[in-house]
Amino acid sequence: MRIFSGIQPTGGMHIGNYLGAITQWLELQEKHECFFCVVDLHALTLPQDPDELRKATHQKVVELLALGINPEKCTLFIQSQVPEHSELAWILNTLTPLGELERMTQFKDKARKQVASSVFAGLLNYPVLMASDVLLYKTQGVPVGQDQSQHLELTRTLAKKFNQRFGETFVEPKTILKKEGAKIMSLADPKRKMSKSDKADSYLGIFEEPESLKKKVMGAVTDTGKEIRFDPTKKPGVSNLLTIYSLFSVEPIQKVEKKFQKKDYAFLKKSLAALLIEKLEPLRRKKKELDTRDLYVKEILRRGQQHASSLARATMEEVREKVGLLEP
Ligand code: AQP
Repeated sequence: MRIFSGIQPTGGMHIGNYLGAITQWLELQEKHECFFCVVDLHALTLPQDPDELRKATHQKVVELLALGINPEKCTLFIQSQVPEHSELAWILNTLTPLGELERMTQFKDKARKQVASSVFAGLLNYPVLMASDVLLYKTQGVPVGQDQSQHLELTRTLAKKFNQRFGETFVEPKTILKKEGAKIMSLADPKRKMSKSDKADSYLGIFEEPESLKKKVMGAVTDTGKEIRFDPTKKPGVSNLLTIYSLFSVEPIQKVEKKFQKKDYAFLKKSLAALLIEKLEPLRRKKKELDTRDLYVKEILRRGQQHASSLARATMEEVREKVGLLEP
């Protein structure tokens, strides 16, 4: 299968990104042809400081390498370094009904967090750029967290529409979701997904200092009652902590539930904090080491860009011809 997936450069990587998406990338790179991308153009849909954005983009690549993304097994690159992403997005924009974009949950959520005068067309068009990221490589599978499912439905709709109008061109990609971990919830409000644009106490960074991890886990919102039970509807806070524990300890949720059955919330939190600190320490160390290897990272990105560009160019030649544009 050909696989594509992306991550935004801004904000540190949190355990939601890791458990929902990156752990899938790690598995898929072993067996499939994978394209992994830092989607800096997506970050521009919200106001960014130019220097900070450049640094964050480089940092995100370092983070992915520290987590085990292996450039010998996949193509790792930066979205804006392959300009065909934007070109295809424009063409797909001309096929996308405005209403489809306005009903996107993520647009509504993100627009709500901004003052009205800072909600720009780019934020509305975000899913079209995402569709172009995926379709450009004739991708068959896209590993993501659950929050991206709606965007991928639109991607399939646009592929179908283009194919019907201009002839068979794009593959309709399937969404690859984890059974557990597709939606890690916020520590501050376990009814909402963990998100890097929320307050810092609501998410756990993968590369965060042990003390800070511990403080955040101990402060996580739990539920009324004392019982430790996996019940996401009635006990969303505790269930979220059990899910995180189960995924990091690689033990089934039932086993974890049993382990904490007769314990109290404080014990669960202390155990989870200790587990996270133990599991994340080697990743923090690896990242520190990679932080000093700028040239190595740049070389990976150069190779990634070259390979991704060769495929992207071929698709765009086909698209330009089909929609009636003159050759450049
Ligand atoms: N809470 C989550 N649980 C599981 N998966 C998640 N993902 C994000 N949050 C969770 C998945 O992580 C991948 C990369 O996400 P992204 O950085 O491109 O942007 P996002 O989905 O918008 O993530 P955030 O952290 O919530 O950012 P903001 O605050 O900017 O909205 C994706 O596959 C995503 O599904």
